[in-house]
Amino acid sequence: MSEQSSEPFDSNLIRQAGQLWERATHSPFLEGIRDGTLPKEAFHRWLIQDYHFVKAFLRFLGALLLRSDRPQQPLLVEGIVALDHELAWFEKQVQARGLDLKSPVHPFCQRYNDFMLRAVHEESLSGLYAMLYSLEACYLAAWSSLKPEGPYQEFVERWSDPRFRDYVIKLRSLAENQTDAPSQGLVDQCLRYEEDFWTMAMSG
Ligand code: MP5
Repeated sequence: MSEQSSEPFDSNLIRQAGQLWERATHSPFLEGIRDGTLPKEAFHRWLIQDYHFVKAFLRFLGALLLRSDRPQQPLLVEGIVALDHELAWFEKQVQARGLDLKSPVHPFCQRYNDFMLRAVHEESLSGLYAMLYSLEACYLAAWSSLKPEGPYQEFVERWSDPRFRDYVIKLRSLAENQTDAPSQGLVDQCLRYEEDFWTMAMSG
């Protein structure tokens, strides 16, 4: 672990997660984007459910801001503003494909959302910062492994952007400055839900 490192994944939280990290960041869904074989329905399913996820995630960040001390607030505010813009972007993407923003929340997505929204009131701040870091790091790792080309180029670019990478590096410092033992359990649970999310997108 190195606080000075500019490598977003250089963290004991990720190293100790082992195979859980691998499974959260590699999936047939991502392979389907890579080789151009992803069924359109799978992408649509992921898009709608990720929209529902990000709506819950914004509430998570809002509650985390409420609980956090002043030194941690600027980074969380940055995240909240980015999520607000991201939701508007998701709404545009969903509508452009003729999909319904009110489509029901899938049970896998609901479980993840419920977990986050329960945790934000019940868990220690250090555990919550670790969760925040790990779930953002997952998306950076998953999407930036793809080439920015093809029908999903805009999606690859969003989560490979250098500004997003910088944000994840700052979240890593936030998480590592406060790590305690229970944080790993929360990170591991997030990673399981991340794996389930890809599975849900592929198989419905
Ligand atoms: C993220 C996401 C990253 N959009 N969806 C899941 C299931 N996990 C992580 O969050 P953000 O706000 O899109 O960077």
